[in-house]
This record gives sequence, C-alpha cells and structure tokens, in this order.
Amino acid sequence: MAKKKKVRVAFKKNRQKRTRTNDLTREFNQGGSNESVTGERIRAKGELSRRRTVIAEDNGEGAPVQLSVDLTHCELGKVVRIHGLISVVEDSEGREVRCGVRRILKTMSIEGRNVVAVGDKVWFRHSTTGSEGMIEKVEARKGSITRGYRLREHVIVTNVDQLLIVSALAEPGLKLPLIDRYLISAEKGGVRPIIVLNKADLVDVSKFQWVIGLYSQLGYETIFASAADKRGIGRLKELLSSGATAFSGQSGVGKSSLLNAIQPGLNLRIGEVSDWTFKGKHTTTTAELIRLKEGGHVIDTPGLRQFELWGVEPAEVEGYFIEFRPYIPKCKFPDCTHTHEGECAVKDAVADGQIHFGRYESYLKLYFGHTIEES
Ligand SMILES: Nc1nc2c(ncn2[C@@H]2O[C@H](COP(=O)(O)OP(=O)(O)OP(=O)(O)O)[C@@H](O)[C@H]2O)c(=O)[nH]1
Ligand SMILES: [Mg+2]
Ligand SMILES: [Zn+2]
Repeated sequence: MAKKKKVRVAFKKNRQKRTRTNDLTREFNQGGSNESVTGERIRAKGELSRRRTVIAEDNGEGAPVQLSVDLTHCELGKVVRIHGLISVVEDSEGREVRCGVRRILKTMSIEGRNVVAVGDKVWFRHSTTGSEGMIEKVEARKGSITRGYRLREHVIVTNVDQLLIVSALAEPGLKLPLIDRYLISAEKGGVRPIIVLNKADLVDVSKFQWVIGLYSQLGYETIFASAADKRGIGRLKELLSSGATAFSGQSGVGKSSLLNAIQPGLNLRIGEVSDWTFKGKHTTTTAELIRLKEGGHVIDTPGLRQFELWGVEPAEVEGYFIEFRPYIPKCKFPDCTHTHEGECAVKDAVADGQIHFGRYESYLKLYFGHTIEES
C-alpha cells in the first residue's frame, strides 16, 4: 500500500479569462466561488489561482504524488507511446486508447517532471465520446531511466528490467564516456545494463576485444552485434525474451536496426548516418514500447543530443565505478576526490594499469559534470 499523506496543491486556473456573471454579490454571499471577486482575480496572479489540501499517495521513485482516486470506472493499461499531450495506452486486450492526462496529475507532478512516461502502468477511464480516454492515476514505478533536461528530471522510460546500451564500433564509433554514463543511469534506476557493440561487420573485432574484456570484468554483459550480418542477434533474442528492456544509445548506432533484425517484420524506420560527421539523423523521435512475439517487450528510444545525469552529486560518482572501490579506502585523504590530491590510491591504480585509463577519464568528466555530447 502506498503511504497516504496530506499535501498542499496549487491548482491552475481553469481558464485565463472568465466570463463575468451578472450577479457577483450572490455568488460571493453563497461562498460558492473559490475565485473571490474582491479584486484578487483582477490583479495578475499568474498561473496559480488557489490552493487546497488533498489526500495523496506517495509512490516514490519519481512517480507523481497523486490523489487517492476512485478507480471503480477505471481500467489498468500501459503507456506505449507519447505524442505531445496524448499518451497512447494499451489496454488489457492490446487495444490502443489515446488518452489525455488528468489536470490534477500534472499540477501535482514534482518540480515539473513529466507526469507520464513510456512504460508507466496507468489507470484510465474511457471517455463517453469515442475511443479517447483520461489517465486518472499513475502506478508506482520500478526501474526508470532518467536524465537531466533543462534543469529538470526527465523520465525517459520506466518499469524496465534491463537497459541495452547500444554503441557502434564504427560510424559513429565507440564513446566510452557515454557508455559509462548510461551505466550509472542504469545502476541508479535499479536496471540491469547490457552493453551492445554494434556494427561489428565494419571493423576487425579483434581490435575491440579489450572493450569486451574491460566491461565483462566489471560484471556487465557485453556483446558484439551486427544488424547487417546478424552477429549477436541470437543472444540478444535470449536476453530480451522476458521482462522489459529499453534500448538506448546515441543516434545512428543502430538501435532500430537491431530491433528490426531481432523481430523481422517490425519495419521500424531507420536513418542513415551522415558521411561527414558520422552523426545519426535522429530517425526515431519518440520512445515506443514494442511487444516481441517470443515474449518480453522492448522500448526503442530516440538517440539523445545530450545526456546529462540527474541527481548524482560529484562526490557520489566514485561509488558507481565499481573497480575504484578497493582503492578508495587507501587514499591518504578520507574525502579524496581522486582528482588533484597526492597519495591517491585510485590514481596510483590508474598509473599501474589496474584501473583502465578510459574509465578514469570518464570518472573525471562525470565528476566535473561535463555534459557528454553525442559528437
Ligand atoms: N554496417 C552496419 N550498419 C548498420 C548496422 N546497424 C545499423 N546500421 C546503419 O546505421 C544507420 C542508423 O541506424 P538506425 O537503426 O536508424 O539507428 P538508431 O540508433 O535507431 O538511430 P536514432 O533512431 O536516430 O536514434 C542506418 O543507416 C543503418 O543501416 C550494422 O550492424 N552494420
Ligand atoms: Mg532509431
Ligand atoms: Zn583518491
């Protein structure tokens, strides 16, 4: 059971302008209106017009605090796609219902975080007109991938068990700091990461065996794959056959192509990679939940132009680099940041080759909070 608590909520005005009623005094005397006529309404009050205390449930993990709603006329569904204000919800029979989100959920969303994300389990009500519906409640989330975006936390996908971190060995080429950033994001969200090194057909894989070695040693399953020659597709099918897996990685690495190879007939749109910059063209534009014939479901996501971690303090970054752990207690200073300090056991381990230099570089980038761009 979710914890119940009282919260103060600022409600948005229903309309910017109200038509004036003729008998203002009557309404006032009856106390029926929350929007007082004593001039407050005439002064600019911004977006918010009134506050109310409501009983709400705290579902943790980024799900919006929400009203205890009467769910008698609601059914449970899953958000499979979001287009602007419309969330496409799949009902228990696999039908898609285009839903709006109840205003109060938006009002109560924490610090402007997106209220509904692909993968959310929601309670929705069919509206009396047509096939449209209204989302009344979002269930507690478990396993979310989020990022910082315009100073807010943006939930990219939720209720996933695994995160497939797709990288390309060529066109555009490997970017270890980006892999490391996704690894942190997965660990933070309680999601199991799997690293996929795609486009293996374009390179001599023996030159990249060290990447497999590096991440496997850290305990992350890492595989070569190719949507072109189908290498690794069998293993991917096994890995995806149960639970929910999100596909992530920069634009052009081949997320949608891999999915098309995993399930022929899907016909997801794929885009070319620019010959000049080796950047993808952001072909997939919204996250989409896809059910696999052999069980399990996946969420294809668009490559992000920028991927900023959210809610990880610089001092916490070291905790996500599991190979640093044995060395940290041996640093001279208990609060060593492993950057400028002397007698730092982490830096010594890097110098001795015990810690991979590329991983240490990623650590520095993340510690100093650089945004890792795609290029
Ligand atoms: N040679 C080769 N090309 C590939 C492979 N996988 C994908 N590609 C090509 O890479 C390009 C981009 O593939 P997409 O599947 O659209 O990439 P994506 O990761 O889905 O990109 P966004 O949707 O933009 O985020 C296309 O031209 C694909 O044909 C592969 O394994 N080998
Ligand atoms: Mg795509
Ligand atoms: Zn240190």
